[in-house]
Amino acid sequence: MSLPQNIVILTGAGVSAESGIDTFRGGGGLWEQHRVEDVATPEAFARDPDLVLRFYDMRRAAIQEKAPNAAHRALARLEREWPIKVPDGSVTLVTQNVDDLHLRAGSERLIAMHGQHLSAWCTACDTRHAWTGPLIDRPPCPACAAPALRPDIVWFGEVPYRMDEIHAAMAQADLFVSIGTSGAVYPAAGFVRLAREIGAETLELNLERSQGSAWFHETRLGPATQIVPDWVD
Ligand code: BJW
Repeated sequence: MSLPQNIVILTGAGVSAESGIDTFRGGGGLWEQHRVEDVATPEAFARDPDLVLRFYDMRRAAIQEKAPNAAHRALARLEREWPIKVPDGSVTLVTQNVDDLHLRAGSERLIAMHGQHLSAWCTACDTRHAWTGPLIDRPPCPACAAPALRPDIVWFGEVPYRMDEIHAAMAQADLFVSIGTSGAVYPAAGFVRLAREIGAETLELNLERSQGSAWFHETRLGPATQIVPDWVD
């Protein structure tokens, strides 16, 4: 295959697993400690906000103790060193992860489609604020002072962020790479089919095959800290 110009990379929890952040569906993953429907829906938040805020406060504190790994660093390096620059070509990183490890590794063309732990959203005035502390005590919104901040995370039933930008990047892609995601959650799970429809090459990098594995031209199996730098280099 000739050198692609536009690469879209989708990452999931597997890319941060070796930084010590639990995946969602693996053994010991978050869903086993907390049922998703108890924490990750707007209905759960309406029913038991304290449970949901405690859960996210715990995770927001935990990710600040973690560091990017060799996979995050390799993806940032790929973007930095990619020889074809916008508008002629680009590397776009779309992450489902809500940690900030891609950002801390240096990725800039980054779309966090499921939101971010280190951000709070005021449902009273619809503003977003960098946030590292707890939300359980209902701190006032820095913009309007209402005690209406919630985690800036896309819950089930909510629309993921920046879908227009993702679709625009996908429409230009000649290579789509999926890394460390189970392919269980839509719309991200459908990106490989979009990529196939427009004729892009597709590559999966994962510890084990994802639910959508059959859609990829090629799958390489192994831990992200090995197979991602191997692919980038
Ligand atoms: C390694 C590794 C190592 C491990 N190295 N790899 C029925 C059918 C189809 C769709 C639906 C349906 N019913 C409802 C829906 C829609 C719903 C959905 O998809 N539900 C499914 C359960 C079926 N989706 C939504 O509601 C979304 N919104 C939506 O669709 O809006 C409509 C709309 C869309 C677009 C335009 C207009 C309208 C919203 C989804 C929000 C997802 N949010 C979450 C949780 C946030 C809460 C929190 O963070 O606490 O985001 S869900 C959770 O799953 C999280 C993740 O980002 C997401 C994906 O998980 P991921 O990253 O794949 O992790 P795992 O654990 O599943 O997999 C880990 C992988 O890593 C595995 O493959 C391992 O092999 C691998 N791995 N170690 C390499 N060392």
